[in-house]
Amino acid sequence: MKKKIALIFGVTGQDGAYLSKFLLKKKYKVYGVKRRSSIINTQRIDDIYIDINSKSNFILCYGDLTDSSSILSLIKKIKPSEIYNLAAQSHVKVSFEVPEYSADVNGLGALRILEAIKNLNFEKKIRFYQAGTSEMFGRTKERFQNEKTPFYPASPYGVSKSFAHWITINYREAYGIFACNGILFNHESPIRGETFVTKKIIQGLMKIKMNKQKKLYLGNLYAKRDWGHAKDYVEAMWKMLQQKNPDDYVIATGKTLTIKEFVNKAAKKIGFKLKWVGKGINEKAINIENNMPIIECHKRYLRPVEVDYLKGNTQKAKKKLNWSPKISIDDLIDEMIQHEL
Ligand code: NAP
Ligand code: G4F
Repeated sequence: MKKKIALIFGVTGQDGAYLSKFLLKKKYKVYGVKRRSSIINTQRIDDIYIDINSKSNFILCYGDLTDSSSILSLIKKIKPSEIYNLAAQSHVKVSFEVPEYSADVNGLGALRILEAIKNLNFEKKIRFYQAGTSEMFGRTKERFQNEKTPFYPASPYGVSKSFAHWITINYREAYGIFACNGILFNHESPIRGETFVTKKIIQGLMKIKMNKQKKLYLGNLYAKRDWGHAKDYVEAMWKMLQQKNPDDYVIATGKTLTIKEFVNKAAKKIGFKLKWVGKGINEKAINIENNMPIIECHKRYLRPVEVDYLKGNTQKAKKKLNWSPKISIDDLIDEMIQHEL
């Protein structure tokens, strides 16, 4: 059987690393697209990169989602059977500070890939995965969000991803491209970016425990998130592209916690006894052992508008993809703590 070839945009990110490893195990040849950076940033994939002369099934190439010519020439040269678009300016808070750039990469970036597939007449040859997000549901009032829940994005990030979602559907319907949207809820891992809240909390608490840091500053403690493990979620991406027909799927755990509940779980596992005092921006957590405040809130970490509540309904993915999350939030936190150690 002909070897399957995957092209991953965003290979240096959390999901790019997990997906590359998953596909290599499935015997794919994987091409990963990284963008130029002033310092080497391939730490997450260094363990699978061999060297330029070896007959490796993992190959890195340069490209950028803001550069149509690089996208077109990569797809033309590699002729992948599957493309995974995981590249994004993926930080919600940062998207308020660089809104135009976020829209360019996240929104137009997806369009640039779809246009390249169409212009190369590869509509029937390539299957396309678009990394959508629960941030598209944004300020919805629905208590469980599924594929039919209307979008109400609440950040330039969420709006840009909504464009990418609809343009993916548009190219599927207009040109018959096998294109799928994954609507993925928050997923974390030991290699999560350090400015996302789960990693920030665990890294911060571990440093405090080891006397390497005094305090951890957070923003809104009361937003609720449905957190899963990235390893489970990349399998769902792949499953979407193996179906008979292209479709869109919500991927989540169906459970939700506040940031404060996450802090309490992690703190207990690390061996802290916390007492919460104060309200709003003055709320803080005191370490009962020495009566010192170790967590405080800071307005720098608040967003102009917040997504208060996310909880996904994955009935469709369960039924059609036979997918369910395997790793619990407790196991996820344990693994993240072990990694910091
Ligand atoms: P991540 O760790 O931030 O990785 C993003 C990747 O995109 C990195 O490889 C980054 O490269 C690359 N990138 C950024 N701008 C680019 C550009 N202009 N051209 C080419 N590549 C670019 O994100 P992640 O957590 O792995 O998430 C993967 C995708 O899923 C993203 O699209 C994200 O928006 C989406 N998503 C994530 C979650 C989640 O909870 N993790 C949930 C739903 C959807 P550098 O390493 O050079 O920065
Ligand atoms: O960890 P976060 O930054 O993730 P957020 O905003 O939910 O976005 C992540 O998940 C999305 C899927 O729903 C992805 F599409 C997106 O790419 C990204 O991976 O923040 C989670 C919550 C927010 O409510 C935020 O306000 O934590 C709250 N929070 C409180 N203190 C904080 C902090 N977030 C960050 N990053 N840093 C804080 O100090």
